Amino acid sequence: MSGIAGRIRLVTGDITTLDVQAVVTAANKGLRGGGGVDGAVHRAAGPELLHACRAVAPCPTGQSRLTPGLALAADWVIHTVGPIYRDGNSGEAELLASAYWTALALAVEHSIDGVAFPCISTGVYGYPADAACDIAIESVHRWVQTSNLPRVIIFCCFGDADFQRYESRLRQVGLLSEA
Ligand code: AR6
Repeated sequence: MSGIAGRIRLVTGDITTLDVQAVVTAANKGLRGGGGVDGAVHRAAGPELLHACRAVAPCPTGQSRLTPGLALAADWVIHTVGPIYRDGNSGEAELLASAYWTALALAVEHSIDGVAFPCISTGVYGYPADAACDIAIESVHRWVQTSNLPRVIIFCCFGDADFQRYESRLRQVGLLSEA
């Protein structure tokens, strides 16, 4: 499926299998690897990714760092640190928006044409899925209105519940139509 000007896309599955120039991983501040999508990205990229991470760590919450993709099909990994959800009144929304925004800014800085995002902060970090989905879509929507790059931005959902949540929200805001 594609959205306005074909720039916003929605897929379901393992982000490490996507043929896209950069994949975003939901990292921790130390860029030490971990579970969830970060574990999958580190496994697929290989142990050298941890060495590459050491060179650019730490990464404060809401910020992003770039490393090569190594054994991944993707050329690059953008390591983005989303907020740990506490009570919703601790700046989480701004930090989550910043996580998306700084990842996109890094992509532009390195002339990266296509980027795939997982649902940052919604696993171990406990961000409520509906609220996180709204912030993800709003951030990307604002971005495509002001920048021509990346040309393609993919939301990669891991499972049907997130896919349906994104599909319905993207349709509501007019960002998704049948390809
Ligand atoms: N492809 C795409 N999405 C995935 C994959 C995958 N292979 N695996 C999981 N997800 P999480 P967080 C989804 O916990 O909440 C790590 O230990 C998952 O279903 O990976 O930001 C880091 O090192 C969920 O929707 O990230 C940090 O310490 C989403 O990815 C911490 O977890 C995010 O879940 C970050 O926690």
